Amino acid sequence: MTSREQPGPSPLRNLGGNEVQEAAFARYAGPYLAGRVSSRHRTAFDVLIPGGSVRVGMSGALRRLGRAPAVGDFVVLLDQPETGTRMIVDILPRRTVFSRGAPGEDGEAQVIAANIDTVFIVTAAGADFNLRRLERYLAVVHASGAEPVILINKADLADDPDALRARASAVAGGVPVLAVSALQGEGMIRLAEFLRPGSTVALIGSSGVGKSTLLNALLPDALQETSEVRAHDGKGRHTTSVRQLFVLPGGAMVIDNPGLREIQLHSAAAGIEETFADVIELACGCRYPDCRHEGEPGCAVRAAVEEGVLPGERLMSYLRLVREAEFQAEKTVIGLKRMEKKKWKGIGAEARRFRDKGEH
Ligand SMILES: Nc1nc2c(ncn2[C@@H]2O[C@H](COP(=O)(O)OP(=O)(O)O)[C@@H](O)[C@H]2O)c(=O)[nH]1
Ligand SMILES: [Mg+2]
Ligand SMILES: [Zn+2]
Repeated sequence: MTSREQPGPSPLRNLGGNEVQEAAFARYAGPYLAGRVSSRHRTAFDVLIPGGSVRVGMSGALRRLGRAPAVGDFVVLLDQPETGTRMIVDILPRRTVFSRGAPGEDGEAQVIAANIDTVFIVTAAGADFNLRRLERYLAVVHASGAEPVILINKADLADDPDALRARASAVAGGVPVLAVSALQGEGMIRLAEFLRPGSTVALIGSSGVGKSTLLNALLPDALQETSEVRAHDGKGRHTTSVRQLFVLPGGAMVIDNPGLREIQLHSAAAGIEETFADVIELACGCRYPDCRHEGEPGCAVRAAVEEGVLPGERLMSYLRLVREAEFQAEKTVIGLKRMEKKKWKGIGAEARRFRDKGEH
């Protein structure tokens, strides 16, 4: 029986898949299951399938292609109970991608989370509240293809949450900004609009801002205890393996902290333009088209700062992120060159074995 003949809503839809991903899975006829990666371990993956979760590995073919599934990925499992085989054999097309800065041996940046529709950038009233950090997160999220939403948590601790909201809105360029209290429930009802059935939301932000508290507030009691699993890696060292993808009762999915703080800005160049649309707009008025706004004559951006139209810290923040993105892009090019050289030499079996071993 192929998946096309199955009645009712497809398993992929229930896990947040879209029609493109469904169509890609429909090409598989035979002993295949569709699932979604909920967490990634050293060599294994937890995959949500209709009615439960399984821990599986990936096929050698995928590994040799350097295509590692990430949290949030929709995957195809080969399922042959008679031989005890159940493993990931394919990754379905991704609609959004968060990747780590440096490309690997295969020249592709390492994907750390996929298929996220909306990102809640979580900050908190108090010491964490920092507009420059918000701008950095906005650039990364814009570049991924996901929609950002800024949550100012711990509103219960703020003297004037509306003032914080206004300050965040000033750098958010139209992105929604909500003040909430995960602990006391204030404003939480407004999150519903972003938690539609089938949509996937990720929570990012510094440690301690209340991401886990937010997630727990959205989850029914029964699910909360399973959020963290202690595991031993066999060498006596402790590792905490955290389940990352949760299905809410309403049908939305939430990914808690997909490690986005590790993301560098090399892939965020496009995101910077969206985040600093006001600076880009002003730059159209600079005398030189390649003006770097670092003191050139006729610079409309500097003029805007002098006239008090553009906050000086915002320009500094923009310049810092652009420099960082340029630096990362340069590193990427160097990485690619190195890879090219390797290709010329030919990647022998030895090198392949080394790579397979090194990849966790
Ligand atoms: N006052 C207040 N404390 C909060 C709120 N949300 C979380 N916290 C507290 O902040 C601390 C860190 O929360 P946690 O969810 O672990 O943060 P995470 O590191 O982002 O996952 C905990 O002590 C929470 O109880 C809130 O809305 N108001
Ligand atoms: Mg947490
Ligand atoms: Zn300029």
